[in-house]
Amino acid sequence: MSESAVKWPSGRGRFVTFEGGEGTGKSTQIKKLADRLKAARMRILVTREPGGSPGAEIMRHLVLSGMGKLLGPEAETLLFAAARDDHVRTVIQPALNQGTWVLCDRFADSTRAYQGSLGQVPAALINAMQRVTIGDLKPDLTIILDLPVEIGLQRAAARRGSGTPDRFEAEKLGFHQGLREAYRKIAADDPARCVLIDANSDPDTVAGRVWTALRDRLLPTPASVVSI
Ligand code: Z5A
Repeated sequence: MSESAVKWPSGRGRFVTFEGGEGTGKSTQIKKLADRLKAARMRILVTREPGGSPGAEIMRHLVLSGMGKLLGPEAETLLFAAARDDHVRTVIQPALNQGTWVLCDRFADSTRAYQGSLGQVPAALINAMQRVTIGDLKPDLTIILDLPVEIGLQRAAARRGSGTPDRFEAEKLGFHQGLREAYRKIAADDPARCVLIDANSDPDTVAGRVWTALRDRLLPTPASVVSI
């Protein structure tokens, strides 16, 4: 089904999040999907976490500099939560209410994977913060890009060049392997929301897989398709 044969859903926008470990290609794939949706005259907002609003971008600087790590896992998790609270209230929710589709590079699953599974912050604390920061807001679709960690880290290193690895890139290989497993578990535990996508192909092939997932999950069935 091409974009020209799609009857786009109206009303509230759809919320699509991209998740995965380092260098899995989230930013690359969000851009490709946004370009495709914009070409179909959809209203699209691309945003990211941590960050995405002026207040949350300040928090982003704090956590990626490694400052949050010095405060300990719980306090670092609070920083991510504070950033998300601002981002949801001032950017994501208003856009969805106006019918804009929001494509977000990382969201609450990143907290579950990085701080929960890897940082060993108790699920009860993460759930409590999630109730405060996002309430009932749940992504309509979460694309989880899956890639052998060595390849993801090579891609991230090549992109960085001679720059310094950030707080998470600097973690050891075992951390990144654990991260991949955590994301695979998130996908397996919530198949109605999540699609695990093999990201170990060229960007256009991966983009085709992403498009198929979005079409199958969020666009009307062929029976209701009309040409536009
Ligand atoms: N974090 C957290 O701990 N808790 C939270 O709640 C949240 C976040 C929300 C944000 O980092 C960090 O915050 C993140 C988790 C933590 N950890 N780290 N690091 P960030 O925003 O700076 O970076 P990232 O989200 O981790 O992005 P990334 O992994 O560095 O990159 P990516 O977006 O997945 O990949 P990319 O930029 O699209 O591609 C990377 C390179 O590979 C680039 O040169 C591409 O041209 C290339 N590429 C992309 N796709 C391909 C394919 N298919 N083949 C070959 N090469 C490719």
